[in-house]
Amino acid sequence: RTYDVAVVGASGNVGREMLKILEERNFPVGKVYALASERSAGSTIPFKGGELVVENLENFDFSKVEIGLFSPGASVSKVHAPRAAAAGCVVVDNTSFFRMDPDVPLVVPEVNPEAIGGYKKKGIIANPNCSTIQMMVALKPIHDLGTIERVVVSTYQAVSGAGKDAMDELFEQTRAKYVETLEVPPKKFPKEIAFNLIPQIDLFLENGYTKEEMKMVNETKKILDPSIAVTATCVRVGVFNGHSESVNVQTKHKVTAAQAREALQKMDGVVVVDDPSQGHYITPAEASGKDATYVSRIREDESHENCLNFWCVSDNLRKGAALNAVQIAEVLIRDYLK
Ligand code: 11C
Repeated sequence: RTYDVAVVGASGNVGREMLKILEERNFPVGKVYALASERSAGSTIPFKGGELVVENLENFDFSKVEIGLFSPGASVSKVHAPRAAAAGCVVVDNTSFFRMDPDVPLVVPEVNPEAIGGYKKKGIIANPNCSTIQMMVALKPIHDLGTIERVVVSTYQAVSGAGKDAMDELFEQTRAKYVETLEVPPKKFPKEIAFNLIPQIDLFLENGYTKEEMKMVNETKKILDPSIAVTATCVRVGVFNGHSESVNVQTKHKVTAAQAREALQKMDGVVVVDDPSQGHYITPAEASGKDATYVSRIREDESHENCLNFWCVSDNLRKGAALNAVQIAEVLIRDYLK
């Protein structure tokens, strides 16, 4: 049995990765439609040895497909995801728009696959934010062991999370430093990103936190456990791809570093690379292009009896977005759209 699929936002960073992952994982696709705004319509994207011609999302008839993988931006999903769902297409939406809707499941398949069945209410499943997804797979086994009470996380997020133009901005600003060329002023980012970092991702809210920081707080509660307290500081760094996080976890019952390491080694989707004596830990350049969430530097927090520290890195376009969405679709066809 095959499934006809629409990829919405197909010309963006995540859309292209979605098509690549459908192909790599041999997802049983029938007809695949690449959809985007009118501006990109007519361009082509390589797929399975051939090419898909990008079609205009605006007037696409979603009754032609069973699954829609959406990553077009929140304001576009707001309009077109319900339109697709009303036509009978199950939407896996990578934007922030529906994530906190109580009638829309928010899913990381290794963590809360049972939530997927909730798609029946609105025909939409939300894919969490990239920085949340990688933290969820790393936190789940620790929560199972010792019941997490509080998480303090600081992120080091790559520019690819802000789109292709943001990657170009890092490239052009870097080039301008080496080649005799005019300065490239910040456009996508509030300040220069080359050889720099910026403690602001997305807009500031009234409480002094950014939207990105509050996504980590609220999405963790919805996916893992509403009683977990989270505080986050999200930082953009001059790295092309791969988000990193320094995570401090407080548990109700003590979990030793050895216990956490063993549980993380058994966790689906996690690879532990953690041998400081050999210099073994993971960096974003090494995680980029890979599917795993890597956990390194697992250690007991010497300042607090029930706390652990670890370092966690993942490809934000893959597990943080496109791969997680395709994995949701895989559970969907295995358990629901048979
Ligand atoms: C970033 N996390 O790295 C953002 C990108 O809510 O899906 C994804 C924003 C979102 O800039």
